Amino acid sequence: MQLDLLANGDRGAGEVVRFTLPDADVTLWPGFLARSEADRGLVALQRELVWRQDTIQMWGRTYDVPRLQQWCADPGLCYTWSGIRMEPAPWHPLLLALRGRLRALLGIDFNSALANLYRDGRDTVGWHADDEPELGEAPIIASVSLGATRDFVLRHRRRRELPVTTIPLEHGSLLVMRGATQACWEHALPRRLRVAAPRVNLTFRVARAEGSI
Ligand SMILES: O=C(O)CCC(=O)C(=O)O
Ligand SMILES: [Mn+2]
Repeated sequence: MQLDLLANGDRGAGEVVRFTLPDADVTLWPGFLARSEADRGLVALQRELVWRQDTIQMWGRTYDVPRLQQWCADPGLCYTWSGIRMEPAPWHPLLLALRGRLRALLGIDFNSALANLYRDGRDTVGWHADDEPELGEAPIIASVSLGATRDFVLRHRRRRELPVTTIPLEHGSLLVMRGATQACWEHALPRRLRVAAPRVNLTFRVARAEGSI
């Protein structure tokens, strides 16, 4: 994994780490949120989002998705994932505030966010790309992490000789993926059995209404 530190110094809000991966554009702001903001956000979102336990069907059996989820979005923007269709929940005030911060930082007006609650290190998300048609070509995904540090792993879809890249996503960090990242790479959040604490992840997206795909 090669890192190109654009700004050095203490873990300030301005520190940016750009990952030099072929066919990808991945940037990390480790201190996007101040510690106190991240602490408050973790508690509030765990308590106040209406977390869904979704299920998936595989080989004729029903399994719980290994995490809790919620889809917050502007009215009318649904999200379909592995056959699960999510109607939008209203924006939580904290998600709205983050949406404003992201607009100021990145110049993008995100209209939706998928929230994941990993109750402990047994909860995971498997290999996938955020390449649903409603996200359009070359989507930009802004991922805010709160709570336990978990490893986020990336692998190239075709060039399997390239090593898997591991990015530990810390409390209060922001990871932004854009350009060809979703077309050329997959990502996952593997099990980490020694992690006992919960983690909330918010992936902000720009989704198009179903009729406009
Ligand atoms: O929890 C994470 O960091 C990743 C979540 C993710 O990939 C997703 O929700 O699509
Ligand atoms: Mn994803």
